[in-house]
Amino acid sequence: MYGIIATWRMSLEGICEEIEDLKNNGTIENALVNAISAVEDFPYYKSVGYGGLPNEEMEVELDAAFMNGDNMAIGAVAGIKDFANPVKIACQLSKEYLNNMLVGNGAEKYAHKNGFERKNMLSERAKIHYHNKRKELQLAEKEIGTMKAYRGHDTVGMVGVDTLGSVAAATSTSGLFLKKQGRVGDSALSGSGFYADSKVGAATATGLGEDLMKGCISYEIVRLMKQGHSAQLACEMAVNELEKELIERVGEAGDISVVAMSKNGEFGAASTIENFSFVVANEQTPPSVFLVKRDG
Ligand code: SD4
Repeated sequence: MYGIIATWRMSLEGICEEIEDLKNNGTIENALVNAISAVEDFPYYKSVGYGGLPNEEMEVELDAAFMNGDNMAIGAVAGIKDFANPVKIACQLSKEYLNNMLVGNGAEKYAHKNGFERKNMLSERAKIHYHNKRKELQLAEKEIGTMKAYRGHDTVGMVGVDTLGSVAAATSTSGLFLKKQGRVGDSALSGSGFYADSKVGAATATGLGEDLMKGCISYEIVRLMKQGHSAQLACEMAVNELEKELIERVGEAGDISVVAMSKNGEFGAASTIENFSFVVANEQTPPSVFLVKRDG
C-alpha cells in the first residue's frame, strides 16, 4: 500500500509527479519533500514559498516542517526568509540529533551552511497584492496588527505512506497575510500543523494557526486513529470538537481544515469552511481533487 493526501488543489501537480515514484517503491520522505517543493517553487500559489503572502513589513517569512513517522524525528523552520525551499531545510533538520527547530536568522544560517539555495521570495505580484490589500482594508500602519486574520491563506500540508510502511508528514506556508514579523503558525509546530506515526498514520492541518494550536489538532487526529477510529471519523471528531470548544469558550472559531491518512492508505478530511479542496492519490485512486462540503 502507498498513498498521499494533501491540503488544497495546489498540491495536485506535485502529487501527480511523486505518486509514480511511490508506486515504484520510492520513499515517502522524498515524495513529500519533492511534491511540496513543487508548490513552493510555483510563483502563483500565493501562500507558500516563492510569491508567498508578505507579513505586515512586506517580508516573506516562511514556516515549514517535516516529520518521520518511523523514528518520530521532526525538523522545522519558522520565520525563515530568502531560501527557496523551506521544506527541504526542515527535512534536513529532522536528521539532526539536536537543534531540530530553528527560527529566523538561526534557520537562515543553518540553511546557508548546508548549501541550500538562497532566493528572494518576495515576488512583484506579492508586492502588488500587499499594497492593494492594505489599501482595501484602509488600515493605518499601526492598525494592521489588530485586524482580523485575512482569509485566503492556504498552507500546503501533505501526509502519506510508502510501500515499506513508513508514514511521514510535511508542511510549508507563508502563514497569515500581514502577520506580525516573527509570528509563527501551527505549520511549524508538531502536533498542531502536522503529526506522523508509522504505527498509526498521519494528519496535517490548514486554517487559522492560532486556533489549530489550541487543539493540537493533528496529534488529536492521530490519537483518535490509534484508538481505532477511521481516518475520516478521526478528522470529523477532531474538527467538530475543536470548533465546539472554541465557540463555547471564545465565542468564535477560525477556519479549521484537516486531512489524514492511516498507515493502510485509507484517508479522511474535514473542514469548517465551504468547499475545502484536497488531493488524494493511493493504490486505488489516481491523483484526484475532492471537496469537503461543510459537515462532511
Ligand atoms: C498559519 N495555518 O500560519 C497557517 C496558515 C494556513 O490556510 O494554513 N492557512 O496559521
